[in-house]
Amino acid sequence: MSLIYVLNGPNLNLLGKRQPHIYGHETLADVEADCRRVALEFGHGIRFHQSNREYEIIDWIHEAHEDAAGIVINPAAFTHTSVAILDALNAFAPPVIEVHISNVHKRESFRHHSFVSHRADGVIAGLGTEGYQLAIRRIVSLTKPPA
Ligand code: CA2
Repeated sequence: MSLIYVLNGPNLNLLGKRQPHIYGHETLADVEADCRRVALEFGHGIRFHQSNREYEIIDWIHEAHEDAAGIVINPAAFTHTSVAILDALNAFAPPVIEVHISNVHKRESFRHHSFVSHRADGVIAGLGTEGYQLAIRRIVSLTKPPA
């Protein structure tokens, strides 16, 4: 079973517990369950992680080199600050889809720039936590051999 990594950055452990007007009512555990269900439909497994520490996210991207079909990443605030995460993703060949729960372009101007978008094959923003499921479907279609 090939694996899709789903990586989540700082504070996303608070999902569903604070600021539901911005990020909705689903918890990160709900998002993980949704991701597993969708991936399984296509015969994929999921490695699902969240960290408040930049180096842990970088280490998981390195680990994904070994066995991942693709990466879905919501880098959270590291989106707007981290050249280190961009560098790690640049060294990873399979598809990368960047997800934001909120529409970052409707928010403060400092959220309009993403380092990760320089590498991402696709970006989803403002579709709520459903964006994760759509990102997994996109990874599957990008990795499927042509019929
Ligand atoms: O919209 C997104 O998914 C973001 O990546 C979320 C980040 C933010 O810094 C980005 O600009 C956009 C913030 C994640 C914080 O998550 C929380 C969830 C619930 C309550 C508090 C924080």
